Amino acid sequence: MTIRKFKAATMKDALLLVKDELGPQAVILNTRKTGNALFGGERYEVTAGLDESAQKKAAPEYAMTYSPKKLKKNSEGRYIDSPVFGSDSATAVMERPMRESTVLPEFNSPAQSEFRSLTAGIDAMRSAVYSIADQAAEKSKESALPPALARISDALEQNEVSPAHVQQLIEQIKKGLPAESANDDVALRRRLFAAVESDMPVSGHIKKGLDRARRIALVGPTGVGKTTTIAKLAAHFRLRENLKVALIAADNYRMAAIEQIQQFAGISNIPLEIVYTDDEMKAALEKFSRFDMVFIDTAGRSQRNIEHMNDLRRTLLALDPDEVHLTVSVTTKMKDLRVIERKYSEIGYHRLIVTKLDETISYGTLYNLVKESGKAISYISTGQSIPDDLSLADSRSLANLIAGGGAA
Ligand SMILES: Nc1nc2c(ncn2[C@@H]2O[C@H](COP(=O)(O)OP(=O)(O)O)[C@@H](O)[C@H]2O)c(=O)[nH]1
Ligand SMILES: [Mg+2]
Repeated sequence: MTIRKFKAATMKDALLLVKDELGPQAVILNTRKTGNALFGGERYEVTAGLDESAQKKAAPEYAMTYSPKKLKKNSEGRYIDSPVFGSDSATAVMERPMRESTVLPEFNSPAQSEFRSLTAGIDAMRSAVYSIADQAAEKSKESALPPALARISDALEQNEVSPAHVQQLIEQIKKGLPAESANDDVALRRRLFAAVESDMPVSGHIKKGLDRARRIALVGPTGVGKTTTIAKLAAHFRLRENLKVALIAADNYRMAAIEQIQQFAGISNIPLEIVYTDDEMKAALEKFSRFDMVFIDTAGRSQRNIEHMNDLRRTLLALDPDEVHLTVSVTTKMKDLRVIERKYSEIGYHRLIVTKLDETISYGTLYNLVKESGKAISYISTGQSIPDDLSLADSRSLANLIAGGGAA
């Protein structure tokens, strides 16, 4: 890693120097004000690094796979720990700020390797249980479903709903089904649609804060569309709902990422603070405390890197967010999504934002993710246009993607 210091009269000029010398992949390690307003003026110092070997680093030695914890159902055939929020209870959950206790303590280095091998062991075990559940589902499927149900089952699997979930849905549809409807495609589709719809909780729009600016953080892996989604949300609430909206960009940003959000803030005339330390975060929050909402863009974090996750944990502790939205792309493999979901649920998040729906033709992943995480979806992103390609999630449209137009 090459580490260098850059000084200039303004923060912007110092950042430009970083970009010129180290390029867009540079990581900002520290910033500070130096000099004195009376003697020669204030100066800004930016410490930046460039990790030339980052691309070549081997993947961690441990394989992390994860299986859902929610295969248990109650006597009515519903998942026990997968709450379905009605709009009222969703609001209640939305209004509850995230407590510190939902942010778990850090895993410090002496325990890290032990923790890692323990996690790997548990993950491998869960993965085995999950694939056994899928295999069992496959097997029992062979025990001859009526043709109409078999068609539904095939369609769901084509849409990449996990076999175990497909089986649960089929059982749910069959329950109490009048004998004469067993091969009635329309009736079965309608039942399927209703079952999927009630399995897809949504949270409704973000609401403005009452006694202080509502703090909304987006977290998630790199490249899923966090910054783009924040821009869409900020633009929506600022321009369409005329609310007072501000942006905070947190953590060690790559130059390219700083420029991206700075450009957006400039064009849309939405105030932005770039923060590197807890104190800067506090100052920015104070500055924006009388706004309606403040969106916090966090650096993309690899869920496989414990240090990255601990950085994020620290950022969230300093931030004390009201809501954390885990942002994931629907194009990510289900296996990886399970790992991502679990890693972020260790830190604590409230909502799911799912992006890149325009880049896939199968949406079963949405169902699997919601069912297994028990979290409600807040927004859906369907492209790169700001702010148009963002929709408020609604259960009916989601069910439509997953189960097709059965609601006719
Ligand atoms: N096709 C498509 N591209 C998207 C979507 N959301 C974001 N992107 C693009 O994905 C890339 C990464 O987005 P960015 O917001 O920088 O991701 P971040 O690293 O999570 O902040 C950019 O090129 C975005 O324009 C989406 O819903 N669909
Ligand atoms: Mg970003």
